[in-house]
Amino acid sequence: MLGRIVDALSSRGIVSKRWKRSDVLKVFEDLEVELLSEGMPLKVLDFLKEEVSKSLDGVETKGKPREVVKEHIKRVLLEKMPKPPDITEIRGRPAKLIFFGFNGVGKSLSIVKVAKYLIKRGFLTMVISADTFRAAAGDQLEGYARAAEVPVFKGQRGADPASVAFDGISSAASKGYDYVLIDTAGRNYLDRNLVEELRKIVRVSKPDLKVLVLDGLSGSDMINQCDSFEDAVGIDVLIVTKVDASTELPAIIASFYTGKPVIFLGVGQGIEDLKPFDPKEALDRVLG
Ligand SMILES: Nc1nc2c(ncn2[C@@H]2O[C@H](COP(=O)(O)OP(=O)(O)OP(=O)(O)O)[C@@H](O)[C@H]2O)c(=O)[nH]1
Ligand SMILES: [Mg+2]
Repeated sequence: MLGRIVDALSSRGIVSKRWKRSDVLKVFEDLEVELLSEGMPLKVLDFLKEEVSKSLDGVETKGKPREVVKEHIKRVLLEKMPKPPDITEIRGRPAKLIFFGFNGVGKSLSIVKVAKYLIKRGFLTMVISADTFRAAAGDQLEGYARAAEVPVFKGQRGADPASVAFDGISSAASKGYDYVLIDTAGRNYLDRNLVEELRKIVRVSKPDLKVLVLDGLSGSDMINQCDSFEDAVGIDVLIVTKVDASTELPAIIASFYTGKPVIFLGVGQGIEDLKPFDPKEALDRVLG
């Protein structure tokens, strides 16, 4: 009887509670429906459950159990989400950033947004189109770039993308550019030829920063994309796009899962629709 009263009071946050693993799992039963429906992959959820159970086991807390668990989820997530570096501090002659990712995630638009961001801060910046496979792709990049007044170096259709990247870098270096941003063809990570081609572009261009672009709407496939590109060429930082049509949860998941920082969020189709990512603020917004 007394036990039941204490349980009832502690579940309302009136008296303190010493946590057992089963208590944590009970709160998760409730939360996981929400998290799964917002696109959290099961693999990430299971890992979180385990970590939060461990960190709360035997701990005494006061406050509503759901809020306590949420605070611990935030703490576990934040620990593995590095603070993003300031890309304006990368130096080189020129500094080289390569952008890659799955088909249609928003690489070309993001690259022009980032170029504009750098140009606005006084850096001479050029975009290289190493997507020589589809004529339309180069045209599309050029379209975005022209609208934003960003210079583009474009290879001949069908030319070897690695040599286009090399020529573009040489041209930028001879003209004294501060930054080159290399756009690559969207690739399905199951296509070995395209993965080999990306490896070659990276080998030849020796980037200072390797940027994986992810689509915030791609759901749990996002973590497969992270694994594949990490295996293929290695990832330094992430950009998560289409966040205007989702929450920041996909960016949190991607950063937590890979242990890599998110440098920007894409928040719309305009050139200015680029937002720096703050892990702590994002967690507060998403998890309340
Ligand atoms: N709403 C919204 N749309 C975006 C965002 N970023 C990109 N898009 C749209 O997504 C579509 C694809 O963008 P691209 O930049 O061409 O994508 P990509 O990754 O270069 O595509 P491929 O080169 O074909 O692999 C376009 O219609 C963009 O306008 C974003 O942050 N928000
Ligand atoms: Mg593209």
